[in-house]
Amino acid sequence: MADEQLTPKEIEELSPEEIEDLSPEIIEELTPKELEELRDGYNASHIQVLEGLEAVRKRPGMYIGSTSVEGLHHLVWEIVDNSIDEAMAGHAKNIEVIIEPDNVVVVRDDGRGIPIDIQAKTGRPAVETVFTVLHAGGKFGGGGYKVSGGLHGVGSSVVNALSEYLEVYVHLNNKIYNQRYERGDVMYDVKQIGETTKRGTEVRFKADAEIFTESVEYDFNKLATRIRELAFLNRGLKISIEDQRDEEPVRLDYQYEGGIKSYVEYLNQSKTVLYDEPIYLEDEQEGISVEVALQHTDGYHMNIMSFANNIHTYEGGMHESGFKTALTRIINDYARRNKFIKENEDNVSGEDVREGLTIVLSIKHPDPQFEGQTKTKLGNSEVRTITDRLFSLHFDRFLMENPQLAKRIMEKALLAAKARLAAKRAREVTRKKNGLEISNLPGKLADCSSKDPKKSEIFIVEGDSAGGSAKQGRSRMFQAILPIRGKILNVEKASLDRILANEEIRSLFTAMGTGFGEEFEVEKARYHKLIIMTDADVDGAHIRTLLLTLFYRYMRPVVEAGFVYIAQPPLYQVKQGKKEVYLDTEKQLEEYLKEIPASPKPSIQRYKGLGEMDAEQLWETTMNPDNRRLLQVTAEDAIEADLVFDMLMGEKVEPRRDFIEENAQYVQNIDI
Ligand code: TSJ
Repeated sequence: MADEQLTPKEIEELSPEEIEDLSPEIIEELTPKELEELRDGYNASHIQVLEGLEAVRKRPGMYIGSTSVEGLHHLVWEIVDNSIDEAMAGHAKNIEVIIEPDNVVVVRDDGRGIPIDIQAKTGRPAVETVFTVLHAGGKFGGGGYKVSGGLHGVGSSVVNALSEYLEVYVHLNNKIYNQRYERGDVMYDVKQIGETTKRGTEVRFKADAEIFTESVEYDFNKLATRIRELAFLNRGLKISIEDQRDEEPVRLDYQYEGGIKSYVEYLNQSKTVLYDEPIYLEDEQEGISVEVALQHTDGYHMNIMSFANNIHTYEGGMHESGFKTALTRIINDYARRNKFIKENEDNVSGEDVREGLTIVLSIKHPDPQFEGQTKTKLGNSEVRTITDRLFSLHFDRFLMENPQLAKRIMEKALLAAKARLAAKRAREVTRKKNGLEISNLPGKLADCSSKDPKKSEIFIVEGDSAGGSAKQGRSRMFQAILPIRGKILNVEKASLDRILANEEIRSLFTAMGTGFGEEFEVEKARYHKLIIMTDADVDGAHIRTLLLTLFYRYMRPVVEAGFVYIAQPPLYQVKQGKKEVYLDTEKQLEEYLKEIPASPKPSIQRYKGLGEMDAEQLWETTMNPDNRRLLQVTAEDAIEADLVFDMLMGEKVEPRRDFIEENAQYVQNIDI
């Protein structure tokens, strides 16, 4: 081995004798500190520990994607995932997440407690290894499903390395054990600090502002949305989130005995459903668990949400394709057997059988493989067959046992097929193109001069006057402006024909250059940033919701590629002498006014709309890449918008009233 390069991992695995035999070349590779530690008889794995966490602090993006707010929230999921694993293994029933004042996060579970016994290999307590060795997660214990190791799963040591401090408390053997770390460094050995009658693990950490330079503020709604999703996905699990940052703490408790069946009911709450209870199946084969819940609505869209080990598989994958194949086949077989489809008639298509269907599909796999652009596509091929088989068995039996319901499901699919064929015939007769080619760029679009989509941005601006300021204020080189007028069409309730006839929507699709419907191609996007710029009021929020719904329904790949953003115009401007400061919330305003001297008397302007800002102000506060704060829209945000949308616009009054009452502080001036 004398002339070979050794990886850190290989050095870690060397025995003391082998360390003695290390060649001069390898010794040369080591830093003086490491060499000293080796000579002092340090375990070689210790070097790995030091190198590992330093590497994380040097290149945080490699481990958590980015150091933006997205990365910041990732820290929470890294920790929560461990408690979820413990719950999936059947050992934890309760998980609490708390955001303390100062954005310190606490995650607590009532599982077995991270083991504290000394590991033979490292000579250190297991819990210390969990927090100080890269990729230590899930190495002991074994068996069962794990979230960690999937999309997240870079482990608790990464969170530790990127935290100003982190404390762990383990309740185990009637004792409380504790250890503290600062920026990844061990502050003291694991010690007993008290006695307890409980079991479980608690982690407290504060994200390091040296790493997360953008912000260390958590977004409560973002955390709560995912926590609610985790509650749906893990039937019976109690999981709560509490925000203690304001004087009045806010706490939300989630527990769903119906699991993903409750999720489907939640998604359909404002829709008209064809039958009361979602169809539900849970089964297992070859160590892979499959759970499906579905329910028909009177709508035209399919809404499928699939998950693998609690990770939302936005790009689908083997579980989704197995499910879809099975659904289409079983419905066609049943329809033929029962003469809903005659011998000389064609089968109904996959699109037909999925019309108006809300589906949540969740599989759990001991070793999930994630593929695709955003690593959210399940690649394990055996899952396709297993999902197909288990769903077929169950769904076939369900149809036979519920002939009335089966009849309604068949009729819905047949009607969809009929409508599809009629539309196709109409298209063949007229052979019209849809006229969305970029050669017809809309007149009110002020395009940018750059033709490189990666560098180009398009602002969708509410109102002609704001559109005018934006056109004047923009950087013409890479910023295009498309003003839209008033409320855009409600795409949930409109037929395709009407959507395609709507001028605002047409100009949006033409400007984007992606085409529409079956011809949609995200690769053709002319801008890689599509920025929604609306007023910071209720109407603005409404228009934003309408646009997000449109994008979610008809430009989903653009959302999934991360191209959609929300601009954040400030609410206040404070002028004092020559100094101008822009602020986003009332709280920030109060705090700022406390900070500054009383004279000269500051003048405060509250912006009611974008239209009140002149071109230069708009550029400085909202459009200039150096100052602006864009919110990137995730598919989850878009799904949420879709739901909010249903609630505000749907036919049912009850959920709308409940929603508005629950969200009174955000939603005002809306007629119920
Ligand atoms: F990863 C972590 F340290 F950040 C963390 C782990 C954070 C939190 C909030 C909880 C946990 C955690 C770990 N909760 N429960 C566990 N369980 C174990 O580590 C454990 C305990 C016993 C056994 C066993 O085989 O006896 C195995 C495991 C994995």
